[in-house]
This record gives sequence, C-alpha cells and structure tokens, in this order.
Amino acid sequence: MKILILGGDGYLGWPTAMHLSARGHDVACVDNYLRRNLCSNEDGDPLFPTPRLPERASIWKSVSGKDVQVFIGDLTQWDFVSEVFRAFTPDAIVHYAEQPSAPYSMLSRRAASLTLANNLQTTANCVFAVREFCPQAQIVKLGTMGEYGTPNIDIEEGWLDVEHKGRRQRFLYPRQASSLYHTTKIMDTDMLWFYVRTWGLAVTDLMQGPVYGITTQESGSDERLMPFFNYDELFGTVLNRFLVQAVAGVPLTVYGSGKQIRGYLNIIDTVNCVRLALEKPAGPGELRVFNQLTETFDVLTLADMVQKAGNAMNLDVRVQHIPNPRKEAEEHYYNPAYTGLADLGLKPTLLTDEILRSMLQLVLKHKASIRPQSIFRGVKWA
Ligand code: USQ
Repeated sequence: MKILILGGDGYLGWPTAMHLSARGHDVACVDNYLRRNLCSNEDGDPLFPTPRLPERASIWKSVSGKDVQVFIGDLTQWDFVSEVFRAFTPDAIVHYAEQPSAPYSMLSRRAASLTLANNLQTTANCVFAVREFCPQAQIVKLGTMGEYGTPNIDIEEGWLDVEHKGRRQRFLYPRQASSLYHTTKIMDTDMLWFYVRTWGLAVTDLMQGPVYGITTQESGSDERLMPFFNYDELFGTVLNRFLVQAVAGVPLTVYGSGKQIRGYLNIIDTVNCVRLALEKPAGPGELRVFNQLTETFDVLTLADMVQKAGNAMNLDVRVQHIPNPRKEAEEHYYNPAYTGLADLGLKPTLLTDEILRSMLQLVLKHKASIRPQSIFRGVKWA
C-alpha cells in the first residue's frame, strides 16, 4: 500500500513509518514539527535529541535499504495538503497530525485555540483531500480512550445499542472527556462519522490509551531512529515520566490518590495495531472503532512497579502523592472492551519487570541531560 502518515515526526508517527516501511509498504511522512516547537518553547525537550525527518529517512534508508518520502509543511493549509496528496496519491492515510497533550491544551487561551484550530482543521483537510484526490483511500485516525472518560458502565468498542421507550438504535458510545485536547478528539470522531455517512468514507478510529516505551523492533538500539521521548509534564505520558523521575532521583509524581485507571500499551503494540487496521481495512461507508490498549492499571500500581524495578537497580525511588492538578475522577469504575484488535491478530507486549529494567537502563545513559525543572510545573485544569 501507499501509506501517507500525517504527523510522521511525532512520538508515534516515526516508529509507525519505519514499521510499515519494513513490512514492504510505500510510506511518506508529513509534518511541520509542531510538537518539536511546542516542546522547546515550553522547556520540554525530549530526553535525547532526535534527527529531523529528512535525516531520519536517510538513516533509515542506510540501515534498511528502504525509502520513506518526506513532506515538510502545515496540514492546516489547504494548498500544502493538496500538493502532498497530488504528489503521493495514497491508498491509506494514518492521521496523527494533532496537538496531542491534554495539559498543553489546558495551559492558556492561546494553547487551547491552537489545539482546537490545529486538530479540527487537519482532520477536515484530511477528509476533503481524500474526497478530492483519492476517494477509495481508507483513513486510520488516532483517537483516544479519553474520549469516553470514566463512565459508570462498561465501555464498548465505539458503539452502544440503546433501547428507549421500546425502540432500539445504535449510537456512537457516549463521550465526555476531561480535557480540551480529548474534547477535540471527540469532535474529530463526530466529523469523521458525519463524512462516513455523507460521502461513504472508509475510516478506522483507534481509541488509544496512554502509550509507553522508547524502542521498537525497527529502531533496535539505534538512538537516531528512536522516537521523540518526552518526560516533561506537558508532553510526557505517565509511565515514561515515572521512569525518568526514578533515574533523576525525583519522587514519582502520583496525582491525587493515584487510583485513576487507564488502559495502557507499549509503543511496539501501537505500530502493530495501526498496521493491522490498515491491512484489514474498514469498508466504504464504515466507521470502525477499536479500543487500543492491552492492559489496565491504576497510577499507584505503575508507580509501585517502577519503584520495585528501580530499587532492584540500586536507584533510590520514592513515591509522592501531590494534589491533583487535573480535574478527573480519582476513584471510578473502569471496564473497557478491547477484543477487536486481538481478533485482527494483535499479540500484546505486556508490561514486565524486564521491560521496565531495559527502559531504565536506556534512561540512565542520559541521566546527565535530565532537566528536573521540566518534570512538574502544575498546570491546573480549574
Ligand atoms: N498522572 C499522574 N502523574 C503524572 C502524570 C499523569 O498521576 O505525573 C496521571 C493522570 O492524572 C492520569 C493518568 O496518569 O490520570 C494518565 O495521564 P497521562 O499524562 O499519561 O495521559 P493523558 O494526559 O490522558 O494523555 C495521554 C496522551 C494522549 C492520549 C491519552 C490516552 O498524551 O495523547 O490521548 O494518553 S487516554 O489517557 O486514554 O486518554
């Protein structure tokens, strides 16, 4: 397949590009370095620098012999979008091109506006470009489990059958997110569903939980090919943050009671899920939704696992409860279904002591460049 990855420089975009390329697909990446720029403006540079896309693509070519095309530009700009789609004519689009941080979206009016404008406009441009240049192409859109929030009933995979006054109808599962970022993802889903119904697009929405991890099969131990690894409050996800905190000797920042449960997965599984969704596509006029997680944890359990793995490596890992800067339920029911991707063939890479140890070892190599001041700044939701 010819696969166009929107947001190909990001934490997930570049590992996905290498994975699909290694599997024989013809891959192109588009990015405007929005995430890199936001991170450096907010003192959130990653643990170690990663080359920009053209250099990554040439390193990948030298190790794999495979080409990944690169387009640098802003996907909110229609002229650029149409140029890219005309030049590449994809069979499939993977859409990651969004401002991905919940805390960033709650930072200020300006950050909220950027998140809204960027996320909704890139999604709309993706839809219009498919309609105009490649109407048969499928879209695989990265959604988030956070769209559902933490309802007091089981979370189904995307849809809910509702019986009301003796009549039945299937609806998108109710969504109520707990950040503006997550809310833009709900709006994306609604927009895609509208165009699936109206124009017959083929769309898969992957409702992903927080991802952890730093290496994939394709990066191996070559740091030049590893993803952009954030540990700062705005752009780092919780487990990646805890591992860096453990190495830096900063107490693990458990927000509130730490009983918040989420569905997690290793970045190795993310790239496999995206490939499986592409290789077994949704049909025309179908919005297919998968919940993309492999296991659930509460925050305290993650902190406990990191503490044990770190202490076994002679790190002095402490855990600290800090007042929760976010507005989120801390004690709640959480029972999401996630069988769809397993049915497509996903073999989960579950979180083990060995995985934690190997991540800690990699972080230890970069201990000297950790900036403790970017670990916690306390962006408040309310
Ligand atoms: N948390 C802590 N301490 C920290 C950081 C986070 O206790 O230092 C807690 C949060 O309060 C939350 C949980 O850990 O309850 C997960 O937080 P997170 O920062 O790892 O994840 P989140 O902000 O929800 O966002 C991340 C990605 C986002 C993706 C989402 C999936 O940044 O792009 O959509 O995970 S989900 O959480 O399922 O919505």
